[in-house]
Amino acid sequence: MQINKKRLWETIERINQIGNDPLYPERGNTRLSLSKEDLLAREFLIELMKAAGLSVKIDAVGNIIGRLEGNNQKAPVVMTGSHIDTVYDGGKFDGTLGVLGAIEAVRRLKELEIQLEHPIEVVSFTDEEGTRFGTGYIGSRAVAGELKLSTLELKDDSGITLYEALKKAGLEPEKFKECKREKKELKAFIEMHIEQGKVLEEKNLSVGVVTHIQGPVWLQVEVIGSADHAGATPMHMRKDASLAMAEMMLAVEQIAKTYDGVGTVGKLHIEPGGVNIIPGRAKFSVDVRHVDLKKRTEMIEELHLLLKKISQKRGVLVKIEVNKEVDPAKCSPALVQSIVDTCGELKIPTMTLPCGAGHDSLMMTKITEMAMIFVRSKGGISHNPLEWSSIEDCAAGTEVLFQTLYKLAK
Ligand code: HGY
Ligand code: MN
Ligand code: MN
Ligand code: MN
Repeated sequence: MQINKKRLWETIERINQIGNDPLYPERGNTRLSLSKEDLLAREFLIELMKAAGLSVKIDAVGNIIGRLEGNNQKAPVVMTGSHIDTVYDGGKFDGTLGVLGAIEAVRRLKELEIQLEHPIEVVSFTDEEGTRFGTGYIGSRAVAGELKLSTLELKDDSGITLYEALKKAGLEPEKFKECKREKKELKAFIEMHIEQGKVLEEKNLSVGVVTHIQGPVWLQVEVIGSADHAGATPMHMRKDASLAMAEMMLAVEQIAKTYDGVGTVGKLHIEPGGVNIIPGRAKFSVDVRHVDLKKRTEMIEELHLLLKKISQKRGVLVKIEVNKEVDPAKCSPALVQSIVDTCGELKIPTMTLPCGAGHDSLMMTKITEMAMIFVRSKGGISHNPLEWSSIEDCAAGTEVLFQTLYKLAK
């Protein structure tokens, strides 16, 4: 094994201590983008990249980019990386393994003084999850030239805009267009990530190679009824926003099952929020995904119709906003085959498989050849403090990444 398994594991343990209360080790990570925890973890990452001998650059929206020069500085860049921001009460490996594993792989290429033609860049993308500002892939959108000015105006639950949070972190969001990388500048993007599913575990494999990635659609639904007295208002006279929301939530589930896709309502909000007030307003998020783009479009269309029908039946208004709509992506077949071959050479049994979660790779595929290396997740659990991957599996994935980067950059 070329990579330093012990050092890799130490960096994973270290980043997972940052911003967490040692009194509650069972709690997950809540490292929302540009939060104090995220800024502390960013500092750790910058130091780690420097210790690995990479030159470090931070772009206008906070993407942290560590670069290892090749013999030909003009050769297209081999890029790898992922994210370190998390969901609420999230896991220890989602995103972080892809960044820390990439740093370890590139550090070993440098330590072994392996001659490379192409430069390699390790990137930690800003705000992949979208937990704080409701959309996600911010850093990778900027690199792919897909970030819109309006996205910077999205607010978190306390009313702070993404723009303000970036400024407060000392960044220059007004220059977000400068983050874009041209196709000709890049050779490939490889993302290592935990599977967050159960397939590798069922097949008893440490490593998988992704064939294609599902694309998410996120809606923000607002229901406007009328607040009224909980005791004095007969049931037939109510415009109860929360009961309308409840019926709409079940509609999400029904459509997901009908189309054999997935539909999730993860965030709810009711106003005014008193025990004895009939809710006048309700807001909820919808996350819809399907491996087939046409079916996903049909799901969204049918959902719009159903929500309208429920709102009319209940005498409330409904407003539906699309916060995120990302096309599914096919990984580069040539890169997939090369990674499968590498696993064979390393005698690491593997398989190809689709990916249900969304990743920065969905953005990077717009400007370069893309592929993903999966590492087994215990019980397939993720977005949960119990998320776990073993040191052996993390090392196996990182070894495959090491060889893949070497083959691409030599
Ligand atoms: O939402 C996702 O699939 C990923 O965790 N960002
Ligand atoms: Mn995630
Ligand atoms: Mn992730
Ligand atoms: Mn070459």
